[in-house]
Amino acid sequence: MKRLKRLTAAPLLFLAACGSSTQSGNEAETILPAAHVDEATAGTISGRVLFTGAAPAMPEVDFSSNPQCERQHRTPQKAETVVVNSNKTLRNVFIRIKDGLPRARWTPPAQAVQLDQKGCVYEPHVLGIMAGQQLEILNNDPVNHNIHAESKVNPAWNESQPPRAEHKFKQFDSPEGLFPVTCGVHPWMRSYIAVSAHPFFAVTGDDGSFTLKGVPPGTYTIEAVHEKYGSKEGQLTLAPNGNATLDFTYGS
Ligand SMILES: [Cu+2]
Repeated sequence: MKRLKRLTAAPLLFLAACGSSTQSGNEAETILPAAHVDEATAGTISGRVLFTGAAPAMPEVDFSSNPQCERQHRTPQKAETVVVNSNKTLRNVFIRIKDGLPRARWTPPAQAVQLDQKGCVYEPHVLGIMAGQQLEILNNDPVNHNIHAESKVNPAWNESQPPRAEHKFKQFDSPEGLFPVTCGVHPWMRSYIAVSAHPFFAVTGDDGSFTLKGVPPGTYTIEAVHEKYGSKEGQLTLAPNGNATLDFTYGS
């Protein structure tokens, strides 16, 4: 089954606020029952994020203000604002279940999500994390970075991390849509984080696909969010033990 609903791309400002309509952290802690997924009936939602038309040309990143950053790149590094894969799919799209899950308190995994700084570039460019899950920040560069989480729902923070410093651990307690993470030292550095109330989210990689596993049967609204092209939604119904697919299409 494949259904697709196209919506107008939302302006970037909207991205910072999306997700605020989901359950708040406080509500999750005090009222909602613990989530339980019956593995016997859980299914899988998967799909691809397609890109039509010509991929926009991305500017080369200018590392020249810092030779220690520049010398780590033997080949030109393009900005990652829009990355169209060779199979005409779009990378770095955050996918999540927006509506349809039972109202419940989902426990974040014990394992941290990593955000690396390598060659004065954030890696990955877009990441999803659960509310309350640990974000582990690494600095693999010989230079000082100043990580600025420009969150709006969660308290923003701005902290430096010297070369070879210990890993930094952070967490975001409330669900929040895609927000930028910048560096106060290197203006070209930019990544995005989305904080989810539940574990059903993904970020498209070099094949443009996504898979959400262990999803309880139900009718869902699935949201795709891209830093430049904004938000799109689609609906699907997942049967018990089922596999449901949904593709999104962006274009220049
Ligand atoms: Cu930096």
